[in-house]
Amino acid sequence: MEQKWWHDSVVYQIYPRSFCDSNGDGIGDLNGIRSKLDYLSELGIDVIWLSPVYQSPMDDNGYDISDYQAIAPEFGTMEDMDALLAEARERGIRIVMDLVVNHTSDEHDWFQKACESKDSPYRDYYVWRDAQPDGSAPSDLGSIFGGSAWEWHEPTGQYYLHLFSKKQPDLNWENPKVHEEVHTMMNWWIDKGIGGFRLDVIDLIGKEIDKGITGNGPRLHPLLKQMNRATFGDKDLLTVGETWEATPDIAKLYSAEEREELSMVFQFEHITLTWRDGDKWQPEELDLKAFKQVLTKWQLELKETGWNSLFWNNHDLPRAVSKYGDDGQYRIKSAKMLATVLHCMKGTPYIYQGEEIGMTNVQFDRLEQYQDIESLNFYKVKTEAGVSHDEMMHALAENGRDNARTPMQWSAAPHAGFTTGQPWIEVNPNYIDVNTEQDMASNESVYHYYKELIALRKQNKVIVYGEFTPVLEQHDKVFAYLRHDDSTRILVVANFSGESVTVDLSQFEGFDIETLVSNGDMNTSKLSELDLQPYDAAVLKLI
Ligand code: TEU
Ligand code: CA
Repeated sequence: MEQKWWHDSVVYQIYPRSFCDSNGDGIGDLNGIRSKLDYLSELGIDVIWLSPVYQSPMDDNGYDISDYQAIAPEFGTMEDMDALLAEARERGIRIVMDLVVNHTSDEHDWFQKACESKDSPYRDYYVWRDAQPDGSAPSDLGSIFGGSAWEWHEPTGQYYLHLFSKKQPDLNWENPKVHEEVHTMMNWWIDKGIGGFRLDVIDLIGKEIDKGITGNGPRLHPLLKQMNRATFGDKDLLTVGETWEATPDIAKLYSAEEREELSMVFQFEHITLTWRDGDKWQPEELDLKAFKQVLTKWQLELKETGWNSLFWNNHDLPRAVSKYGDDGQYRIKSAKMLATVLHCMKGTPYIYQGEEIGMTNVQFDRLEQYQDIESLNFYKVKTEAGVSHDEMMHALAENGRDNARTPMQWSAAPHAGFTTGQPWIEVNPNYIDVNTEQDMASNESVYHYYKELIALRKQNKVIVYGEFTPVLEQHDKVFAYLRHDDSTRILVVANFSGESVTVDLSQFEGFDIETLVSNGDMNTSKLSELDLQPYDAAVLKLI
């Protein structure tokens, strides 16, 4: 496999609205991010994935873009963006932009013009269909944000398609003019010196709506190859596609080198394991064995072809330590355990803002505290369908996207040092104890542990390119695996439970053990009876 710079890079995702507010309006912004570049450089990350900062009515907090080549005033100016790119580059940090081209905002000039008449030259930039004879929607296709995926446009007497909110009309990727417009815009950003793209719901651009196909349509890969060749293909950029339905075989189609499509994709199979019947609003407990099987499958299937992304959370997902660890008594220890398991696997690790200090889910007890369009839409849809208020509030607390969007907790100062104004969304009250200032002052903090793990990847090629072999596969509390190449063997052991467990690793007796990283004081003198305390994790070099 040809070595790429992003093979040993660690990516840090910033949700700009919630990261750092520099001008006291309660909304995070580009200059706030600039003020934290030293913090990020100190952490040791190589890339920032910047969630959208483009002009937007903020119906979906920027994932509804009204001008791809302008910065939303609440986030700053294009000069601020250029300064961020330059100052990040000075620190060896690349900026990967979020590319949201399955849809635009309904306030985008293209859509405004498309709505002027059925003969508008922009009409076919979007997906329009006539009503059924009885006036109803063209199909019973649902929006991912609840309700119908079709919105009636009275002035021109047709429905338009929106797989997300009705203010996010889908672009028509069967129209070559759309390809051209998007490629031109992408090259404009590439010429500004960005480090790559995260491609929002990119598996949807091959949709064939009249055949009921949304994800993974037959035209998807040809469209991506065409995009690759027209834009980033001959540049050394990181491209990561968000592909909710990807299987390992599909992931190889996206990320095998010879495919000339993307560097890697985000797959979500480990995420949806805790969604009963695929419904995120029916959260269920983690089944660790299934979780291990999925992660192991992805490690083994992409061993020779393609490349894994590695993540526990992002701006759409609950906080890792609340979801997969213990955000109470063992918050610090379980956050470190989760980081150990993720950062020693093969692939590019992604850290979501606040994960590096063990930020937790928030416990909103009033619906009004929630801001996310998806959560508010589904509260309405589900309660109208008979789900109780309490059950839906529990589901929001477990899996709502606002869990990831409460302001970054910088200090114990008012509003966690995020803003001197009123934050757009409430700060998690635990900011008094959970904040970067406190973590940076303690060598035992989650922050310092992440720093160690990020550095470990740089120091050990076996973590970047070594083989992955599962260990204790049948264990229902312990996740263990080997990373090895012809010169080095590294054993990762993690107790995913709040109980003490003893495991038999006698197969590794005879090696000397060097503990490279550990979140506790694991005694490795007797591997045949290795005692693991709650959430114990360690990276052991076998010599
Ligand atoms: O998310 C795709 C998406 O479908 C998620 O919203 C997911 O379905 C849901 O949140 C379950 O967790 C991308 C962006 O990451 C998201 O923020 C946008 O809202 C969405 O696309 C539309 O652009
Ligand atoms: Ca601001």
